[in-house]
Amino acid sequence: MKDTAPTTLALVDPDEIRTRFCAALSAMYRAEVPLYADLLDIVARVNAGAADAASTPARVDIERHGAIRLGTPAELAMMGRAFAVMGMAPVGYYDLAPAGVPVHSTAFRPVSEAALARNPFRVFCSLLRLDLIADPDLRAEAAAILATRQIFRAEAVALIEQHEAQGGLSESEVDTFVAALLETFRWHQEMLVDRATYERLVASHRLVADIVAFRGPHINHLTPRVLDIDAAQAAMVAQGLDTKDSIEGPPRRAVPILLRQTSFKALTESVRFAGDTGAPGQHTARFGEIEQRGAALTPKGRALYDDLLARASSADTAQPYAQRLALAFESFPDDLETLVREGLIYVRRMADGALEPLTYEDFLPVSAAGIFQSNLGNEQRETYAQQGAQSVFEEALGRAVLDPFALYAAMAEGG
Ligand code: OOG
Ligand code: NI
Repeated sequence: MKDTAPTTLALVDPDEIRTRFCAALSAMYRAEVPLYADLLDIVARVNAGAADAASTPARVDIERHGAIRLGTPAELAMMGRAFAVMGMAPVGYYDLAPAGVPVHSTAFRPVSEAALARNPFRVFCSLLRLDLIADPDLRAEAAAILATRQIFRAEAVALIEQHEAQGGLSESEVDTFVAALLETFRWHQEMLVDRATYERLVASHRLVADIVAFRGPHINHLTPRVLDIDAAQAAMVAQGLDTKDSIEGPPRRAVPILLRQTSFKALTESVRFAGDTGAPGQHTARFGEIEQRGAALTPKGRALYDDLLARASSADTAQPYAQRLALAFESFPDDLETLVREGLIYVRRMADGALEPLTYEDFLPVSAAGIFQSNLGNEQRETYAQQGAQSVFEEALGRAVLDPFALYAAMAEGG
């Protein structure tokens, strides 16, 4: 009887698939954007020199987040299924309209403590909001262009379906899946549109052009985690990288919270417009970013954070921003005991009874809108009157997004 049983192949752990995909993406991005290799060198140097090597999480060396921007609900739905193969679920809803960017987004990431420890690879994934394109002709044209493109390889889609049917992928299927899905994230120099259409898209919004004019959602940055962002920023400046002036997020603290990020300005890359045999054109979107991660805040802690950030932005603008920020954040407790006692951060209890802050695994794109803006040029600062539309996003995705606070709360209790 045994002989007639169908052969079942061993299925590869989704954490392993995610790790292989992240490594493949990093290698591809390194080849596409040489400055990324410079960033990785700086980050490796800073992390190796970090004072507290003993408490450095093992995952830091491979830790990355990427970002992509999609054009249609169907693309988002398939992308969600692709990330599910790698054990990544949509967490949080981000409305970027208040930052003047016509997209809404989620972050695909692992959610369990074990999966996060193995490889916390996350992808900030945005969906274009065509409804925010004011000109109805351009809106219709953008929709028609997007309807013609297929951003997924047929093998990738077949293996996503295979994963859903059999509950996983075998070794050889994983190799094919990783290689095929990688193509979706690749840079394409050949544009889908001609120069005139590209220019109309840019006039609507640079980000609209970055999505609609291309054959696929090229990875637009891939961010390593650094343990001391001030040291890394200084090294970037010393190395002559075209770095943003200030670090986004909270000021430097004894107990780091949330996320601090900095980036170098977007690259100018050459592109070929459809039907154009003349000189190549230029597109500016992709950039380099690094980040330092701190403690996850409770809803109470986050409300205080948002409040203090708003206070820093609206305070006397004759003062440098860094100074206003430092002043405002004097009201945010900066020792573990008070943070815990006041219920501002999530912590886990260690075997010896000590408390350890849970790392913030998510994003802050609106409060750190500068990151999103850094690749748009500073001229486009208009915001949109329309509200975010989480239900519209979830309908496109085909499922609800998870609540990040609920995930942290569960991890804090389980720890
Ligand atoms: C994503 C911006 C969000 C971050 O680190 O906050 C992000 C984008 O530019 O598409 O990556
Ligand atoms: Ni980022």
